[in-house]
Amino acid sequence: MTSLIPPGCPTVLTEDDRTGTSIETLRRAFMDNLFFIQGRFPEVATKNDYYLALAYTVRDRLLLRWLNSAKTYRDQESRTVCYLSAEFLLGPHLGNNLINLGLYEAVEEAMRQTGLNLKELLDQEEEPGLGNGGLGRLAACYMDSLATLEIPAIGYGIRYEYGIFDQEIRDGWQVEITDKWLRYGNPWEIPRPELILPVKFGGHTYSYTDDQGRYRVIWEPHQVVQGVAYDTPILGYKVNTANLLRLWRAEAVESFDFQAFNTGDYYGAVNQKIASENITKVLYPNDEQLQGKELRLMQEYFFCSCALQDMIRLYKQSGKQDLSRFHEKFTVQLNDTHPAISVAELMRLLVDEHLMPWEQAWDITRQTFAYTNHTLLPEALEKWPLDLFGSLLPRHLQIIYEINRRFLDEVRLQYPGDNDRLRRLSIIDESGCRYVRMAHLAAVGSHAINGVAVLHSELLKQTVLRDFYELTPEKFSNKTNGVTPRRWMVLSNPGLTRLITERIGEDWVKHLDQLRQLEPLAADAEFAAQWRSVKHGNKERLAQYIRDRIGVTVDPHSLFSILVKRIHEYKRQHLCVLKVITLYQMLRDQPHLEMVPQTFIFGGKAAPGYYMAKLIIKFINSVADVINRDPVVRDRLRVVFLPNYNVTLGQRVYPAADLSQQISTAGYEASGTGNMKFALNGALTIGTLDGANVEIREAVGAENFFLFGHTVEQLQELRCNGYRPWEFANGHPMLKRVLDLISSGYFSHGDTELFRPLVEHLWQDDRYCLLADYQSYVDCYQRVLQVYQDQAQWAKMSILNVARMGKFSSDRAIREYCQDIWHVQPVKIVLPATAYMTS
Ligand code: T68
Repeated sequence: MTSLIPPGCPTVLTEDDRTGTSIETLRRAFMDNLFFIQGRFPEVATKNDYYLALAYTVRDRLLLRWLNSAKTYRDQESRTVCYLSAEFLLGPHLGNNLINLGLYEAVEEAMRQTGLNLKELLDQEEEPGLGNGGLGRLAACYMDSLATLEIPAIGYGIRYEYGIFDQEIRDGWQVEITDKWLRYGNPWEIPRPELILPVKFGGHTYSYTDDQGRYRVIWEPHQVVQGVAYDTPILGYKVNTANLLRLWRAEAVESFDFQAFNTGDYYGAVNQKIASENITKVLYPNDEQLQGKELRLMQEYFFCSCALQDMIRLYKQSGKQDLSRFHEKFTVQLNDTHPAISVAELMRLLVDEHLMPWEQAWDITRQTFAYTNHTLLPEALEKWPLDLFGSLLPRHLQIIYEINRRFLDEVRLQYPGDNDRLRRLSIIDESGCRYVRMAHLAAVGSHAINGVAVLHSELLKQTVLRDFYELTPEKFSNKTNGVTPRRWMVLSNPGLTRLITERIGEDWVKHLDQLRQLEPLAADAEFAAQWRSVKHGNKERLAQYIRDRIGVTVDPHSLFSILVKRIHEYKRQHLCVLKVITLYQMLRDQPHLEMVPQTFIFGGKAAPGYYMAKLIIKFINSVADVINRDPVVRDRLRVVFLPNYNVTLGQRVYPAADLSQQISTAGYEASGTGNMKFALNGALTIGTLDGANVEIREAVGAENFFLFGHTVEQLQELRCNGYRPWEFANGHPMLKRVLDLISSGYFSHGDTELFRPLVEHLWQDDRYCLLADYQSYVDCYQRVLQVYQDQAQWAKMSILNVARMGKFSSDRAIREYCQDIWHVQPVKIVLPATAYMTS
């Protein structure tokens, strides 16, 4: 290819308006975009016009890196990680891209010179909420780390038109509002209308023997839709690598429309179009019964098929026709079982469409895939009723039967006569109604299987995948989750970032272990004072936000005790509320009791169909209402529920926390990642021995962590002996008073019915053992309050927490995946001397 630079142009365009990074070129480029893209003079431009003009200015500076990354990977035929995930919870791009480009300060100044405030423009961005919570956010952190570590990678997912719903609180209840995030356009994506791939659904199959004697199966679908690619660059931190996030949108296949139109069935054609576009219309909430939701299975298959077809297309671009080395070019990570159908789809593509022998195709498939499990909750394990599956994906069902037949034959050889084991291992659940078990498909079709924290990986081997572990122990490993320090420290906590960097330099942003250099400073009174002042500033800003948004005044000098995450019974937000009511009772009993002033801050969304979770939100708000109004406790206790908790709000909340509440029932939270974000921002943790809490405690030191609650083993014993929650309630006067107070209607304007389901459930069943852990939680909290009174001691523990949290960087996690599972190496991206030169 020839250079795109016209003859006579200077060869080095370092200060070009499209790529330059001086304050002056940034300012010029910004004004240029305001005029030529937004079509506005500054006098009439809205904040959104300014935001978009700035977003395009920044995007231009990504493109050079992005195109050169793609070109380098193509030229060098680099082995590439494909991260398949139904969710990517990215959060706003602008701030993050400015940090990763190293342009934050320059752009802040350029905006200032233009009379604008960068922070206000950052607030304009609608966050792309293409995920529910931890799993989707993990995918986003991993994309950041892959790019930062210069690993060739593509993220494949779904471009939902509506992401996770916006939450409003009305009369204390959650109300869901459609998330129209694309309303004002999305400057970060580049549509690829020419990159479209067909995806088939329904219909039937037939087989025949071709003239070369090969057995062939043809799938005649009932419906075909097309996937259109939308590309977003994901830039690494201060490197030239910009990887690709490719999200697929479903469209009607045009020829289908015409067919219907020609036969006069105009509305039929339009319906077809609507049905096709529905596939990527909306993100499904987790914790919702998905089993019967055909559209969900369509979503999963749709994006997996697009992704695999795209990989084959890229593979063939290098001139190779024969797919025998596909697994050398690509390694594919399945983010939970949502993309597990890929195993059957790759088999179909290789065997049916590329005429590869089954054995060879199976070999390639297994070497291609690896599977990460994110949950042990039995009700969350994906399984599809056989008839639904077969009517939507008839060919895949046949392929799964064949995979299963061969797999069970192997098992039979190893365990002759063990029919129970065969039944347990089978990909098809035949215990009642018949189902396809997606975790089994993923496990059989992968060469590596991992959990997301040490405890979780161990439990995985003992419980849901026990038989698989016995069969192939070598496939199993642990990869403890991590979070990116770029978004979760540098961007969200500039004060702390500055303070740390002043003392230990800036390397820690890429090598988080270096935070350990802060350890000696834990004993430095001056440093501790600065540390506390940064935290106080963050708390003041959150207090201001709370005042502006929900009209509640909170004291930034009070202890900020925060519990933000999706609302779920196993996460036990209501255990914290029991504690809050306990404190309230104590203050009511002794109005002059000296107590550390405390602010409890909650936030999180409940799945729209999860009744108990929604009732917990109402419960929190009702308790908040009563307590915040009561003059007796006024200066000592406040309760706040922050509506619409999302990535953007997380960025405000983590830096402002004194205490991080990680109080799930031991054995239920696979890892948690909020726990890491809090601790990295200097919060101390009160938590159970669950998920990654175990490793956080180990890292920061038991003396710097507030531990409470039963362990997994103790809970097992408790249950074995028959757990009787009412005995705990009756045996503990304060707990009983708290439960009775709720039942009396004290927090529900006298309504004794409202919270009955909650309280009765605790008395009678208490699946998540709140009552068993109550005493230990309350006692532990007393220790928290004692330490908090000694501010020097608290600051010291906070500094030591941060200094020892290096392990929880997503860079560490990604390095482990690269070494143990993906076997990929970094690839350096070199930018050409001339800005647009392509060869
Ligand atoms: C979370 N899982 C785990 N699932 O709960 C959390 N589920 O412990 C862990 O830290 C995190 O994954 C990352 O490993 C989820 O967030 C979902 O969001 C989800 C979505 C759809 C269907 C089922």
